[in-house]
Amino acid sequence: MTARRGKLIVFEGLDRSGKSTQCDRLVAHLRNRGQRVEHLRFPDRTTPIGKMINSYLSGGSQQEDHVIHLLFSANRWELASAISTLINDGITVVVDRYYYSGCVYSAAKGVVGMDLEWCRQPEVGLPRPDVCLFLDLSAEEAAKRGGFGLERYEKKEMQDRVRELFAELREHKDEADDIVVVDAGCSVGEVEEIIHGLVDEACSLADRSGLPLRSV
Ligand code: 2DT
Ligand code: MG
Repeated sequence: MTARRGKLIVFEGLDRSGKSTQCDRLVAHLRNRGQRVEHLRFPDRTTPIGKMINSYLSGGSQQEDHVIHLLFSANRWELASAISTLINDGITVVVDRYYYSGCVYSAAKGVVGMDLEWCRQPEVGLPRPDVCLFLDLSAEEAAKRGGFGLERYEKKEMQDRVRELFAELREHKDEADDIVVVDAGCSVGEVEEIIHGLVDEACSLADRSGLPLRSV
């Protein structure tokens, strides 16, 4: 019997939806079960491209909208082959934000010609997740969790548009099968339980199919 490949598990959602907390908890849970797990997040602000993105997000520099979009994508491509290698080596990769954020945040700006389909093109060919857990939270619930931060995009109009576009992306013919909506309005523990169930399901499906890691 050949060894099982690792799985690619992605968390998406608006700011304050609990992505980082749930990522941490899932990583700890899988490691407790003896699995080898790597925890990544995008943007990865540590690489040279990531530093440019960080400067843009924190207001330290300007970038043309197409350019910053392609930098976010390039920041994923920098790690694409490393992700594939980990997975082929049997290591599961848990990612906080991925190209779904890449598509919706750029498309939310309303720049002529930069619709979801345009924004998705540079992502085609990246490692495709076994499951994308979308943590869904109403605007009211999000507001109760504290105000917006100071980074670019952390404004109500932008967040509202991002939420609409996430809903649109979930209907996309190539995404509908991968994205699972999780009600993030429950307690942290309840959301965690739901996630464990969904991840178990996605992992056994991948194991039963025996298919290698796919591409976007
Ligand atoms: P964090 O708050 O999670 O660090 O995200 N973003 C993210 C994009 O516009 N494009 C992308 O490809 C990614 C991954 C979402 C920082 C902000 O960057 C946005 C919020
Ligand atoms: Mg943020």
